[in-house]
Amino acid sequence: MKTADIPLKRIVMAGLWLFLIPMVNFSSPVGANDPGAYALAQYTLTITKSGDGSGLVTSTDGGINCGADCSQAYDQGKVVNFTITPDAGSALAGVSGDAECADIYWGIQMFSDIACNVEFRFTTKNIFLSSAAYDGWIRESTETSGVGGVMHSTSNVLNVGDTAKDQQLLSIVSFDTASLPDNAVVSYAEVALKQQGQVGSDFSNFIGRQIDIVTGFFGDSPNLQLTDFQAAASLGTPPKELVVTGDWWRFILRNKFQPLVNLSGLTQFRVHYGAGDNDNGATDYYRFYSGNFAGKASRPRLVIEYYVP
Ligand SMILES: [Ca+2]
Ligand SMILES: [Ca+2]
Ligand SMILES: [Ca+2]
Repeated sequence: MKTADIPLKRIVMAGLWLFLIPMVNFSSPVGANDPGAYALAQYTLTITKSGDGSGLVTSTDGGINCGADCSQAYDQGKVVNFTITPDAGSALAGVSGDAECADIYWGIQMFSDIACNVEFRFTTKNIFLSSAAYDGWIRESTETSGVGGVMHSTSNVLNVGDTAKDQQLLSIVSFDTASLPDNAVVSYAEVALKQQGQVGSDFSNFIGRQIDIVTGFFGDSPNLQLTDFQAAASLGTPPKELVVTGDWWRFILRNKFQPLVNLSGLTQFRVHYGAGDNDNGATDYYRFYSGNFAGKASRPRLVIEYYVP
């Protein structure tokens, strides 16, 4: 197109020449036989499911609800986010398929057709009770020592909190998880303690209830030892959720914990507050039933769900 074809208006402002070019309509009408002329390419995302378990795979945009609706076409470049929800008694065992499927947990971006398989497995549930011989509570030697000073391994209760001298009180629970299959994949783990009572009432400055796991046992013996107070854990104060259900404190152990459950021996936990004491010069602690308590239904328990690959 020659310049002369377009009539130009010229405005001269302070020596500057501005040419106003009439609007040219580039978006000519789209014919009925040309509906996709300006649409992005589309690609299909397909989900399949496998395994003896069951569950739901949904995209947050609603395009996939699998369920029954397991594929959807998306514009090129679209990021598709998913929620994967195993049914009760099932676990998510893995995702396979195209390389992009590894992104299913944080969003798959569409630059080609993509097919992913989500495997669900039925799980077996086991409940272990804390071993009376190995559980108990330990009192810190002094307010700031960070080491055990006194311990009780045969008490009916486990203490968690502090003393009037601001010494920390913490407890060890011990589970014999050797009966789990050697190739079990733990998909859910929960440690639950039943509250027996409490002393004091100020639990405001303890910085949260925490739990440490050790594959095997704390210290150099499965027995309760003063050094178990400070002995190394396999994973310390890790991500977890505490759910209080009636008198029960239930520590729901997240994914990083689950491979640390011992498939061939003891699994021990240390229950404590995030802060060594709440520094109020008063006794504040919760009592929980121990493995020594006569009523099994009130003893500390470890709930495990697992599948065998
Ligand atoms: Ca004990
Ligand atoms: Ca020990
Ligand atoms: Ca206190």
